[in-house]
Amino acid sequence: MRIDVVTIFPDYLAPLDLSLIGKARRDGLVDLAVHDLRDVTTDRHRTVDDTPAGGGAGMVMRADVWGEALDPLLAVGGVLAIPAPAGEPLTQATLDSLATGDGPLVVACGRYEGIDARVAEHYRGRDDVRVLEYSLGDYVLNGGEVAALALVEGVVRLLPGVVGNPDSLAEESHAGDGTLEYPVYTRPTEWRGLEIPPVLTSGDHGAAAAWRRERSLERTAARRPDLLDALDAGALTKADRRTLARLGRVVPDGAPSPVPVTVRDAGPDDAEALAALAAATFALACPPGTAEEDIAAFVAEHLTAERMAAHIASPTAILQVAEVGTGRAEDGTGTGAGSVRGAADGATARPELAGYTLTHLPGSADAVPYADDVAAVVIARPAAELSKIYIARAYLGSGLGRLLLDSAVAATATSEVDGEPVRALWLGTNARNRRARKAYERAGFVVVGPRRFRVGDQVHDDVVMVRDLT
Ligand code: JEB
Repeated sequence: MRIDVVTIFPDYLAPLDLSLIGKARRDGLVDLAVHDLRDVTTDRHRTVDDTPAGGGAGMVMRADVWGEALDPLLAVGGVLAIPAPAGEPLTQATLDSLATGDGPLVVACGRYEGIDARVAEHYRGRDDVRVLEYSLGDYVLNGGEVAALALVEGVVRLLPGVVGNPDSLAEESHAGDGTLEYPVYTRPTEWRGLEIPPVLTSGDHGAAAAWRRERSLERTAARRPDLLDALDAGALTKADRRTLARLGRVVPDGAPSPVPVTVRDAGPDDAEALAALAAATFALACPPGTAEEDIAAFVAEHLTAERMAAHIASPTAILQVAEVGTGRAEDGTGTGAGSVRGAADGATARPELAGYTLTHLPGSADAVPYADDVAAVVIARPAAELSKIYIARAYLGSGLGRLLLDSAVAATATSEVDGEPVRALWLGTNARNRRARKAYERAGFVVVGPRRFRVGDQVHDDVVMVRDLT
């Protein structure tokens, strides 16, 4: 591959003689030349700049000088890459395309206030030249040389034979699936009191891979949440989805990518939407074979906006909702939850309630759970009841259930009754619903006993599960 760099500071590009790139040049894998822009000038002062048209600070590099320098280098066509603070962000995808393209890569390093805009415009008009105005990031440098070094290094290491082990190319951040790389460690196993995470030295390669994947997703959520928006939902495993839910993202059924979700306490404005959600999802929670009219009657009586409003207003109820589409609080690119309600611009997508939990606190610290069979096995006081966990159909299996469950546990654990911290959270769940039981177990609930009760002529065979909050 042929690469030409044009600059008024050729010495700035000296590092291209070093290390991997220097070796690639000596091995003939890349034919790289650095040119002094001033060599094409003809005046006594070797002038390359002039004052900006229309006024303003600083100087601008002359188009005619750049034309003289670039024409011979692009005589056979190629790519003209121009570093610029206003360029498009340089990505691995761009580097990949440059490394596989043919024709020379010519990098034009500006200084001062940049290069007369007609240079890019002129070469864009040629059908044998691709012009790439790129930026390294949202900060200001003094010229294009550092960006040229970055581009050349990023491209050359992709050329066949330059990087010894091609596996190391595939494993990196930005090369793989769009997540950031996990943290890496090597000996000594203990350094200044810091240990290598034991899972990495355990010899369990499956566990190590799972740990790394979790760290990748965590880092991406913390540092580059924008990358999560572009993740391919189809490539996410169940474990990935669980991790993402903990990080405030869920993948709705059929969605291309994860979407942000926030769990918050319900307010009076949520009553209507909650009743609608409860009605829509109630049937999913019924044992198979439950009669339609029984479901309809239950919905009409219990799952009304009035009932929801009463729960929301009740000091002994904790009603939490999962809201999807409200943007992320942490990265500032979304619409913060606070700005959604009553947003004046009207352009904000309406948030959607994707699920809720309803927890009942006891009326007093020593209150006994209302059912004898529960009271017999739930010993701790005060004990709260996780009464409802509803997930909209599109979010079943999305990881939202765990997020809501953890959130209900956390809210209950920080609640007090008669000045005493709540010590247990209990729930009843169908004994034959193994999936639900497993999900509760993963959230720290343990089965403490059976529970049988009749509703009409239906016998409910439940188990009581408890989450210790102490
Ligand atoms: C690239 C450059 C200058 C306004 C202010 C300063 C040529 N990420 C990046 N930041 N800055 C640059 C860059 C890239 N790529 C960059 C080329 C030039 C800065 N300057 C200085 C120009 N306009 C001149």
